Amino acid sequence: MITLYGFGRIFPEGVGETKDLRAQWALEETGLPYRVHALDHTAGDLDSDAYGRISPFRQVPAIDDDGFVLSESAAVVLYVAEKSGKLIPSDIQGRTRVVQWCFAATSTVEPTLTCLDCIDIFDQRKAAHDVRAEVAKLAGRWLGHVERRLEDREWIACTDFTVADIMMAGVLRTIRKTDLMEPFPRLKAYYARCHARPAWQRTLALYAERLGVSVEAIR
Ligand SMILES: N[C@@H](CCC(=O)N[C@@H](CS)C(=O)NCC(=O)O)C(=O)O
Repeated sequence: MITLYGFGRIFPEGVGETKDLRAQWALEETGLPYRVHALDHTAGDLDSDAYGRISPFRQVPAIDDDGFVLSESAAVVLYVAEKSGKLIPSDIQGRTRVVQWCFAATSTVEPTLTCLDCIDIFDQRKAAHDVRAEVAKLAGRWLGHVERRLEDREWIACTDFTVADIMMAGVLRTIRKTDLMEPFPRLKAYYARCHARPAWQRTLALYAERLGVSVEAIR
């Protein structure tokens, strides 16, 4: 049976806003049997090493389906859909269309809305330029967890290189000109490993040619 890790207690401003709602919604829609493991955020339940083994970024939601442990709300709802055979078409193009819009929600729309939310939250208390420091702190938190994920593995998702590495390396490339990766040696090595792949080198060269710039200018 699926165990959903959701909030039992959280700081008052978070009540009603949390992403365990998405996971539970999918479970309710499909009728899959599940139980909720309620976490007390105020007591530090998410900070434990045990929870870190369930959720790489120590966040909610996560699920445990008889030993298959999964986090990230989009991945959880996709799993629930695939497992139940509901809320997702059965053909590859239909399924991929659903994946497209899950990515659209979490990688295109959500970061901007979250950024606005951050500014609204922090700006009530701090000058606007301090908001960057708060967001950088948050970035450091995620990067620290990616560093931890890379403790005993070469690639981010599986034993072999997958599209997840292309996604993660692509995201990390955004900060290659900052010092945000400095405190994280495994992350830096991983970044270098991904970008040392011949296919990436070919890609960068073809891109440079297409755009009429030198490879060095965009490396
Ligand atoms: N990308 C993640 C984000 C999860 C997330 O933001 N979880 C929040 C609650 S909505 C959380 O666990 N916050 C507690 C914390 O970060 O300490 C997802 O979509 O599942």
